[in-house]
Amino acid sequence: MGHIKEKFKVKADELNVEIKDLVKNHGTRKIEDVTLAQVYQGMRGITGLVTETSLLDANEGIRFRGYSIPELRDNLPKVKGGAEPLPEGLFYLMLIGELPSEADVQHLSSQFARRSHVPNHVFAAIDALPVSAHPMTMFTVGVMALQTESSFAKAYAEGINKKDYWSYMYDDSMDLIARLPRIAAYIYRRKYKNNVHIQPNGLLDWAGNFAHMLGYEDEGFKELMRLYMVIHADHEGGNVSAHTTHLVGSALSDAYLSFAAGMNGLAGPLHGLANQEVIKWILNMREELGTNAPTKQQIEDYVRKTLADGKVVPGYGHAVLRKTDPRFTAQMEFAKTHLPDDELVNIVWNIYETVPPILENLGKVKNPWPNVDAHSGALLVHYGLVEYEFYTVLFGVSRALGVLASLCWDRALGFSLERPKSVTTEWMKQFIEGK
Ligand code: FAM
Repeated sequence: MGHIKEKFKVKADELNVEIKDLVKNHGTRKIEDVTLAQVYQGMRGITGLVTETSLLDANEGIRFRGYSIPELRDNLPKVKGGAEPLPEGLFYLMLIGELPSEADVQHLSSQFARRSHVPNHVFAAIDALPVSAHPMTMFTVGVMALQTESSFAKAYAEGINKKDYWSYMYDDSMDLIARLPRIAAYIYRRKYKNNVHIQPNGLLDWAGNFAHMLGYEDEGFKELMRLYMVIHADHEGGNVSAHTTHLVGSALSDAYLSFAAGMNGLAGPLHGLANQEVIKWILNMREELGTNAPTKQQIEDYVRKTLADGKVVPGYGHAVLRKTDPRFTAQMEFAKTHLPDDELVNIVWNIYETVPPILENLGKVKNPWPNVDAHSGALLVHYGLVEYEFYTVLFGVSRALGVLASLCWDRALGFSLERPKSVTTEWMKQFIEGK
């Protein structure tokens, strides 16, 4: 057993004891009351899940095991000569709860390289879809085809002790994270690069190798991928992709089944698909206005038209956050260092100055500030990755780090089948009438 797996088991055993104690001694403690409106309106604000990997503060944004994004950029190991944190380090942090050493990160990089083999039937399953299929459809089909490799599913069919679930979940999660860049790159090269594929380079880090397999050798793009894979990885447990993965996993579905379910949620336009919607919206704006550099007044008019058409402004607003997303700010800083004069990036910055007051004045939007998706597309376009329908797949590869680390915790902590109570509106009416 690798030292990271052993360390995880020790940490999980410790937390198990603490949780048993909490439930035994404080199990009847009320956390909060739930209102009728919350039940109808997306369960906003109801504390109903435990997710160890990260915690979202409405004003500060995400913290991974207590570390903010700027702190991660300072403290996580980097490639030699690089400035961006390695996603392997974030995975270690989310899994173990401590910052990794350089050696831990190198160990994970080589583990991912070693576990990255994707069997041919996965590529055949993707090839069975028309090239016109959305990349997210190809992605979940690829992950589902890979489910044949699940060590948990095999072991469960043979019969295993509950106490060992975590071990198989850990191996499946490691394998899946290792294999996702290969699947994603295959989809990209099949759909957009005449089916000409690039073999992995086992000497590169996980995100660097992903960039290489996509066909981008520019060191700036590799750095962007490292940052991108870190900032999209996790956003506590209630968002659609994390919650779905956790929910499906609670039925003891393996990592492949659970992650594919989460990815189908990420593919929705109010969640991960927003990243393609943002760039589509900006490109449409440029086309309609007939200029590559719209003025702030022109942007404002276009935003008002979007709203008048009954559409949302993509990349703005959030269910929990109430300030500018630090994931947006991290990308803005990256752009200021690497591509300050990029035309599209400057439009993104002008939109940032224009949109919040307009949304605020609507009076109903709870958060007028940009989220992670408002910036990512412009950075990718700069390096030549212009095929925006692919962007949510990048988000998905990154999200695997968070949701699979959480699944390992779910099984190691022996979490129950998730099954909240639902009621009918008739039940609500009778409840109000006091019946
Ligand atoms: N543009 C226009 N209207 C917006 C808006 C936006 N960007 N954000 C919220 N609103 C509207 C919302 O549609 C709702 O209107 P109705 O009452 O007429 O239905 C009202 O403001 C109140 O909504 P809220 O309470 O502020 O937001 P929700 O918690 O219901 O929804 C989001 C949150 C993210 C779904 C919403 O802000 C939105 O649709 N944003 C645009 C899509 C987007 O960028 N999604 C990506 C989120 C991202 F972080 C991610 O998951 N990757």
